[in-house]
Amino acid sequence: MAPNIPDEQWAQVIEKVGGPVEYKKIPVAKPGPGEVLVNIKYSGVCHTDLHAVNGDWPIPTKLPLVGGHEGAGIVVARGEGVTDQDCKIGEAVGVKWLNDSCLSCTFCQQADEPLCLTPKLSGYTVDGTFQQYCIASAKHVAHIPEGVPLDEISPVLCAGITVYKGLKESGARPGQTVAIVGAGGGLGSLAQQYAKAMGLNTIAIDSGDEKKTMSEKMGCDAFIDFAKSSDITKDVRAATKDGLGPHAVILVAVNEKPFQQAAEYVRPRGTVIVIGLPANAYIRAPVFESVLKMVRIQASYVGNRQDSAEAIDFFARGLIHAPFKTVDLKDLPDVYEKMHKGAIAGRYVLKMPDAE
Ligand code: 8ID
Ligand code: ZN
Repeated sequence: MAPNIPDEQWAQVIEKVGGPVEYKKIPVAKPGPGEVLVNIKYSGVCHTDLHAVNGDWPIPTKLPLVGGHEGAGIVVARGEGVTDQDCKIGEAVGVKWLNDSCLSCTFCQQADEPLCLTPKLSGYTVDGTFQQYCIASAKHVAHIPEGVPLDEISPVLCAGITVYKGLKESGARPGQTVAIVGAGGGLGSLAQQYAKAMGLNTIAIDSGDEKKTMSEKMGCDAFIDFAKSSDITKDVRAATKDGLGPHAVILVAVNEKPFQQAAEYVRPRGTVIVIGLPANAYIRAPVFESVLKMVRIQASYVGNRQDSAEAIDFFARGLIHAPFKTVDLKDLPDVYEKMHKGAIAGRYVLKMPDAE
């Protein structure tokens, strides 16, 4: 039996840069060629969504805008040309930041879909997952295996994929040490879990007792409170067994300062992976020390379809359990307020009105 799709649905919408976010009813869209309509059940809230509301970045968003790009739900309708191989009706899928890419430009051809020259970005250039029914490209939705809980998997769909990709790009190998800067937030808590699952030692850097306790529960080897440390470089190096510093640093903080410190404490031949996107920020590194240490500084941006499938597979194998709290879709403004204050340990997940 075909699913019963309403004409109207609940959504969180911003009309202009800076908000406010308005909880209201809007029409349900129809999937076009190559697209599916996904009945979103849960959606994580990423700091990217708050950057979008605040107009923090140099690319404008669409307006009015439905944010969100960590949506887990069920395919309820398919547009023209979508085959069973792409997506079946009733299948559980994830709507990611990369809602669509052309699949034919030079970057897409090399499986660098996030670098596509004409991407569609969920919750930024197209409406995202803070609504009950979301449109996504059938070729880009992530496939969620049966039995995987849709609430807990949702943060994996951006935060998990992104940090898993970043860890891979860092080249850190099992037994080595990675420092995670912003370890108590959404990306950071997932980075701690993926790093552990990949056999890495972790140094968690963030602030406050809640994030410290959470990190310790996730098995971090050391926690450094950036607000209490008088010398981050010294403390990070001291947290490694031989005192030489971590093999990789994963930067997921929403503050420029650590982007100007990491090259100083990373180990010789180590890699700094830049992921966080604080507004108007610059990466800075001392040339002399960076050269003599042969430091590598590299940015990393979400992940391709294969990275997404691998990140979900780690979860499905029971290796990833990052803390999350669930609230209703209507409570998004409270989540943004806490996020703005840096007061979220882990991730918030929004529950849609029709989720069981
Ligand atoms: O593909 C990408 N590159 C990508 C993908 C997804 C998200 C990038 N992002 C970006 C987001 O846009 C955002 O800028 O990653 C950043 C982190 O997103 P998030 O994890 O969703 O944010 P959060 O949950 O607010 O966590 C940020 C943490 O950083 C800590 C805060 O305490 C918080 O726990 N932090 C700050 I602010 N300053 C810090 C510092 N100096 C710090 N931690 C350590 N040292
Ligand atoms: Zn995100």
